[in-house]
Parts: sequence; C-alpha cells; structure tokens
Amino acid sequence: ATVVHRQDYAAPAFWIRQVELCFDLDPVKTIVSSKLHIERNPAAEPQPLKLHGEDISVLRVMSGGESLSFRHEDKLLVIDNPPADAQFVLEIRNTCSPEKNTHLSGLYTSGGGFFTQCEAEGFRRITYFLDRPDVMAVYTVTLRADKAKYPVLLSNGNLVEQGELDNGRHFAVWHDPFPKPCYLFALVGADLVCREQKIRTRAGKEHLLQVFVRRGDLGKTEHAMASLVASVVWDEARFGLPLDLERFMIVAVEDFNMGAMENKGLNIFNTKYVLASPATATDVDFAGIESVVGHEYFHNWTGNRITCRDWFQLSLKEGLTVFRDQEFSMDMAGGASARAVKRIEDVRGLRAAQFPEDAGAMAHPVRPDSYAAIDNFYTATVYEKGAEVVRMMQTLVGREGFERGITLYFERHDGQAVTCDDFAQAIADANPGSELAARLETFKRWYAQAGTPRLKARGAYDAEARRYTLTLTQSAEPSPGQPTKEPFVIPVLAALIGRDGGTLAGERLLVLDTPEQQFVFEDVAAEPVPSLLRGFSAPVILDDGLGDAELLTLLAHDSDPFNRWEAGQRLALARLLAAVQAPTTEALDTPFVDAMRAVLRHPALDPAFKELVLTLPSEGYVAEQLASFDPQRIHAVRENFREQLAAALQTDWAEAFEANLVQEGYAPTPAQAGRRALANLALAMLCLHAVRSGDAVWPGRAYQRVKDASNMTDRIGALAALVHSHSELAEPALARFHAIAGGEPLVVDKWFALQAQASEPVGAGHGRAFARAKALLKHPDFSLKNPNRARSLVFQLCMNNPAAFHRADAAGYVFWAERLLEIDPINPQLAARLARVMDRWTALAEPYRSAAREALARVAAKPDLSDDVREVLGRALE
Ligand code: B3K
Ligand code: ZN
Repeated sequence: ATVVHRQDYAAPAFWIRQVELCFDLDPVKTIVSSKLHIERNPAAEPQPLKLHGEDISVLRVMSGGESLSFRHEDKLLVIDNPPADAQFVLEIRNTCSPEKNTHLSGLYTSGGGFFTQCEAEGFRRITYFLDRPDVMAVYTVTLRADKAKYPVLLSNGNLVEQGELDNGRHFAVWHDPFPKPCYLFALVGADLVCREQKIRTRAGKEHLLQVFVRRGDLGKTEHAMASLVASVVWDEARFGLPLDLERFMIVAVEDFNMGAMENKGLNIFNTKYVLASPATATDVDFAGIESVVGHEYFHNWTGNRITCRDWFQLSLKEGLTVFRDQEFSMDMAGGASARAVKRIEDVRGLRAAQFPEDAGAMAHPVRPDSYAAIDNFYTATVYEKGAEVVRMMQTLVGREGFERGITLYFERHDGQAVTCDDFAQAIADANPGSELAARLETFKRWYAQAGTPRLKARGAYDAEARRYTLTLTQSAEPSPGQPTKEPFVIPVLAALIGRDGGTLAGERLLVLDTPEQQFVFEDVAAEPVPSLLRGFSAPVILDDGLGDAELLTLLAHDSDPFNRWEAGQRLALARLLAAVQAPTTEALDTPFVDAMRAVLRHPALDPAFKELVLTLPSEGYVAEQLASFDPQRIHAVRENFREQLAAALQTDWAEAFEANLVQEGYAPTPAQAGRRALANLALAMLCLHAVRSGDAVWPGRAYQRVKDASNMTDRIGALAALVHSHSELAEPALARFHAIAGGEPLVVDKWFALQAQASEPVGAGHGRAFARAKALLKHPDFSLKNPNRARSLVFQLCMNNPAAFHRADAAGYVFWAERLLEIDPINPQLAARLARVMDRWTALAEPYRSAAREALARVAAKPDLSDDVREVLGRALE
C-alpha cells in the first residue's frame, strides 16, 4: 500500500463545483450517472484528470456530447485529455453492486434497504470523483427505485420533487445548497417510518426534525428525538450556532462500522445510538445516544460548515466535536456533582483507550504525519486526546474567551476546508494577551508530538516564611519516529488543601512550558497537601509523590471532585501494584477499607460518585503502569481485592443496595442512573461474597431481578452480578435473559457481550469464560457480518477480558488470529480494529509476549491482507 504523507499536501489541479447525481437503485447492479461541473485550478500545471474509483465499473465518460477516452491506473480513472477550457462538464456513467458491498463503505444494503457511508474514502466506491475533503461541491441528487420495496428515498438537503415512474418505481430529487466535500454525501432508500418534530430557532425560522427507523421501532425513538432537540437548542445557546437547514434527518441502520455519521442534513446512525426504551437500553445506552446525537449534530458546524483540508487534519473536526459533545453532556447533566461524574467517566475512557494507544505500536500525534489507510486513524488520539487539546485551549483563554475564539473561527473560515493551525490561530487571535496567545507555537506541539507527557511535582513548605514552593518537571518518552520531544505547554489547575481539610490556597492556573519551573504560593498558613491537575486539566501522567496520608486527606476533603475520586483510585492502584509484584496477595489494610466505607456511607456524596470511587481501577489500567505485565496475575489480584471489599463492607453494601433502589418511574436522568449504578455495584459485591460463602439469598434476589426488573439497567446489572460471581444461577438467568430479549438485536448483543466479558475464574474452573465465548461463535444468533454482533462477542473477549484472552496456551491469540482472517475479506475496517488488540504486546510478560509475537507474525505472513490490517500489523511488528 502507498503511504500518504502530510507534508506532500498540494491543492487539487481541478475543482468540482457542482454535482448532479442520478441513481437507479438496484441491489445487484445500481447505475450511477453523474454530471460534474469542473473548474481548473489556474495555479496548477495542465495535467491529466485523475479520478478516484474503487470496486466500481465505468460504462462511459463524456464531455460536450462526445465520448472521452480514459484509462485505469491503480485505483484511478485517468482522463489524459480533458477539455482544455477553464470550466467544463464531465458526464460519467458507472455501476456498483450494493449487495456485494460487505465493507459497509460506499453504497451497501442492510435489512433490505440502501444506505451509504462515505467518510473517509467511501464515495469513490459509489462513483468516480476527486475524493478528497478540500474539493467542495453543491449536490443535486435524483433517486429512482421500486416504490413498494423502497418507499423512502432520502439524500442531503431539501426535497425538491418526487413522483411516480413506470413499473412500480418512483423518484425523489434532493438539493443541498451548501457546498460540501463528498465524504458528507449520503443517500437512503428503504422501507422506514419516522418520528417528526418541528422546532423554531431563535431567528424564528421553523425546522423539521425527523428520525427514521424500521417499522416496529418507532416506540424507541423518543430519546433520540429529545436529544436532537436539546442539541439544537444547546449549540445556539452556548456558541450562537443555529440549525442552518430546513430539515434535519437521522436514519438508523443495523449494519454500520462505527457509531454514526454526520452527513449534511442526513445523519446515518448505528441503531445502537438511536433506539432506546427502558426495557431494551441501559442508562449508559441512553447517555450514549444523547452524546452521539449531539456529536453528529454539532458536526454540522464543526466539520461540515468548516471542514478539513486533508485527512491529517481530522482532529480539527473530531477533537473539537468531541469536546463539544462532552460539554453538551455536562451542561445537560446539571449540577456540579453530575458534571464531575461525566468528567471522571471521560477521563477514565481516555486513560483506558488513548493512554495505551499513545504508549504502543500505533502511537501517533493528534495530527498524524503519515498513513496507509486513513480509516486506521479514527483513533482515541485524534478524538479524545484531540478533545483534551481543545479543552486545554479553553482553560488557557477562559470559557468566554473560548467562545470568542469559536466566533472568530467561523468569521474567518465558514465554508472552507482548513487546518488545525487555522483553528488554534483563531482561538489565540480572539484572545490577545492570553496564556495561549503568549505561547501558541509551543502549545501546538500537542498536535505534533505523540506520547503522554509525565509531569512530576514536588513541594517544599517553609513554615517561617509561610511559603510553599512547588517544582514542576516534565518529560516525555520517545514514540515511533519521534526519538526526542520538546517541552509541552501544560496547564495545571492547582489548589492547596489543609491536613484538616480546609483550603489553604484557592484554585490557581499554573502554566508549565519549560522542562522545569517553580511556582510559589505565599501566605500559606500550614504545610499543605497539593491538589494538582484539578479536573484533569491536561492529558498527562502525574507523579506528585503523595503518600497514603495525603491521598486519604484528598479523598476525604478535596473540593475538586475529580481529584477526590483520583485520590481513591491512587490508593487502590498503589495496593494493586504492590500485590501484583509481591509473591502473595495480602489482606487489604484497615485505613484503606475504612476510607472506602466512609465514602460508601457518606450522607452527602452522590451515589454516582460513590460508585466511581468504589470501583477498583481496571485490569487494563493496572497493566499500563507496569513495564512488563502478567494479565493473569493482575486479574487474580484484582478479583481478590474485590472479594475482600465485598466481605469487609458486606453490611454497607446491603444498605447501599436497599437505599438506592429507585421507586419512581424510569427516567434516564443522571440522578436515577447514579442510584441504579451504585445499587448494581452493591448487588455485584453481595453476590460475589454470597457465592464464596455459600449463601443463597443475594444470588436468589439477583435472579429474581433478572426476571422482574422493570428496566434494562437493573436486569443486566443483576445478570452481570450472577455471571461474574460464578453463581449457579448464572446459567438459568442467561437463558431467561435470552428468552426475554425476544430476538431484539441490541438486547441479544448485550447477551453476547456479557458472556464474552464474563470474569474468568481464578484457580479451579479457569478457562471457563474463554470456552464459553468460543462456543458462542456457533450460536445460531451469532454472525461476523454484523459489526455490532462481531464486536459484542469477539471484540469484547479480546479487548475487555484480559484474563480470558491472554492464556498461557495461546488459545486466545489463535482465536484472535482466526477471527481476524475471517473478518478481513468481509470488512477490512472492522478487521483492522480487531488487529489493534495486539497494540501493547511488547509490554506483555512471558510466555504471553512470545506467543503474541508468533500470532502476529503468522497473520502478517498471509498474502492477501487488506491495507488496513497490514498497516496495523506492520506497526505492531516494527
Ligand atoms: N465522522 C464519523 C466517523 C467516520 C469514520 C470513518 N472510518 C463519525 C464521527 O466521528 O462523528
Ligand atoms: Zn465525529
């Protein structure tokens, strides 16, 4: 595969200003007629016109009524002698086969309908085009199809005409007035129904919102619609960005490679992020829908109105839009505690996915320098770390300053395809004299340098002078292609807490932009405990040198809820790490257990917050702290700690369970969700202890809940409690759950996922979870072709169940290699995602490390791998 380099960017030699597309939709052979209004770029040398095209067949190419000759070169259609005029029209007719398109990129069929996915490079799988984001055109699209099978025909923009044709066919014509890159093109032809709502924006204009789903799913669209309405209102209120279209549509599709897609005016969504009812979706699912609906809607400005010049700039739209959806969810959550809970969840996600990525084979800057398959770079780094970079800008210029920056960004660049530099420049220029403007070039290293910086903090207190001096030092490890790093700009929100819990110095922003710097706090009454990096003000690894006593102080008293949670995690992590590296696992110490009990019993703390504190750091997070890790040892230690907490806090868990049962009618609010989360954690701990001690009461209650729960959160929580504690009731409960699912795809996905994540027994019975997951491959409900289903079983096992996956006999790696080779010819994007399971193989202890390398090498030796998979494996083996 050819590698594309960021430095090689050149403006296109031809622009396409207008596109008229006509589709005769047919699953076997769809005919696409396109009329391209092309304009030469006067700055470019005269040259052949090279159009992208992949897995499609050209029927003819014409201009001015004459056929044009063409040839094929790699995946390009080359027209050596295009008309010499400054502007000309090209007419192309080609075919594609939606039914054979299992890649789910381009035009494909799902559940008997037609759907598209064009980002990043799917449009070239529909018709020949300059498939690059800086070529922006105005589209008019005619769709023709059988009316009975495909009564709904949709594309971007406004419906201008529709009517009947011969032979039971019908047509629709859509026009999108906004110039857009082809990756934002979309069409749908299917048998769907829709929920509609009209809304009025501040300017008094009325807009139509629609959510399209399969017949029978209409009852599960209320939350998606409510989320869409809230998104429209929020973007206008927070950033002054109104809905710019008469009509905004969301369409749900069952087969989809990712979460959703922001096509202009016609968002296409994975059903997982649209359909929800209390009986089928958990609180986490409801929150996921709100955030993804928001995310795609916010792209309408950040991504669509202003798009990326090239794909290296992907974080321009993704980092910014993730930041926006995080802010949206926080504003929707309400109070300070609910906001903090959301922030903690986001940071936990960043550490679970992005930190390992930044430390592993696929490490790359937020703005990558090269790629072989761009789809491999829709990563946690580009998305989540990119969002942290935007958040740091907001921290450096203030919330209002950031809003001014966004306004300037749109004043300057609306309608353009731009770069990350353009964005940062606008934020800085709108805030002259700010901490950002003062050091913009240095700040932009966050875009250029990969790896997670380390921040060391050491304080010294001078009692006589009442002065506290904090020394901050930064360092960064080499990453692929970047042996040395320049210092980063690290905003550190800091406060000083007294040993008695009072505040000795209020919150202050320290900005570190050199390898080492000292910050002085005057008039500090007593030796403080520093509370640093509050709210996780920078995506770094903090070493503050604090011991147990200080962390216990922060856990009990810090006024920053993020750091309060972090202190609890640090206490737990220190114990986990010590035990993992010791020959035997000892009893948890009383101060720690007492601190956990104090949080659980605390009268004023939010249940959601308690649940976060009382959940031990994940096995993956523990692994990330070690230069060489043994997944089995980490699992054994963490399970042992869970059992100890289950036993030591037994009566508190029972009280927490009863106290947090929700009696009101179901609502997916943060308040209710927090109570359910804590009750579910309590139930899991109660079952764990009960199964170990031979008590049948709690498992019995959990089983009852699987049967009778009035909502999915409680039902699956109870089922998880039985499965992870290895209760005898797990089997009948699973059977019951499957029966209740009634074939509902998203619920069946959960049934697979839970079993794939099932805690592997430590000692006797070891290997049971892996065997169960493997056996499920043969279940009649299982299919590798549906990405949601493949993810729920295969990915959950390989990514989220380390003790089942990393086996001394390498059977997990064989499982991985076999599935990867099965999926790759069907769906390379999905396969490449699975390939990334091995990102961190070099950090594995033996015998896992050697076995992993062998599995990687065996797969890499296959001749017909996709470019996507080859790039991931190549980096892993470098
Ligand atoms: N922009 C799309 C992602 C497209 C992924 C292509 N492999 C969804 C999103 O981030 O909103
Ligand atoms: Zn996005």
